[in-house]
Amino acid sequence: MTPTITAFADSPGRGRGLARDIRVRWALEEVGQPYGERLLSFDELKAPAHRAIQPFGQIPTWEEDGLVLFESGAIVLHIAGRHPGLLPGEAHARSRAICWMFAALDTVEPPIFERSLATVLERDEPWFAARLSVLDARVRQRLGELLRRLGNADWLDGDFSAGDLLMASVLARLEGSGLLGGYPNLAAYLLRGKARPAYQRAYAAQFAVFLRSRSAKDPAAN
Ligand code: GTB
Repeated sequence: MTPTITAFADSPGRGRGLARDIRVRWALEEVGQPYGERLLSFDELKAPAHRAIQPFGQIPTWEEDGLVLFESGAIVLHIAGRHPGLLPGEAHARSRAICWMFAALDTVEPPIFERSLATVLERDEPWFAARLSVLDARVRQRLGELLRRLGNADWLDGDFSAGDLLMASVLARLEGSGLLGGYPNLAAYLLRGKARPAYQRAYAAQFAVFLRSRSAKDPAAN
């Protein structure tokens, strides 16, 4: 059965690869698994029918053969565990790749997400500049640590894996912040991830949703 994922019907991010369904789309494209999408309005996200699937009223989710999952990382792990291409076959290497998946979501993403939230929600506060410099410092610390481990390698541990997929999707949120400029190897790492044909297809699919929603609202826009 073809899996169905959920995504924003009308993404505040304008389909530019930031909403977290991009991770699931990217993983599916990497392994060549076709999928369907169910697009949800903000009201539908918070309605009981969706909360029965995603307790926090968020996207993305996964439905396939009676299995319902939420949390983008868990969904990517599910995909990676069932198809070749995103996790190494050798047991130790596989565990290390999963370790990088958790590092992306649990260690690197929180300060980046916090910073990004502040730039949206706290921008007009009188103390915003001071707060931003604290948040920038926390992000820089993680970027420095990540860079030291990556060095000149293409990927975090051998071949491209689900760990790189999640790490690149986390770093993508820093684009436009100017912070990656201080870490050229990380900027190149992100570009390498985004240059993958599977990412390009995933991005195009998310962006297509935005274009459709825009033309539904304003047929003259396209
Ligand atoms: N830990 C969960 C996961 O990884 O699946 C987090 C899921 C999550 O944060 N989903 C967000 C959501 O549904 C969308 S991705 N938010 C609606 C809500 O909570 O009410 C976060 C996001 C939102 C918007 C943009 N953007 O506009 O660019 C980018 C990313």
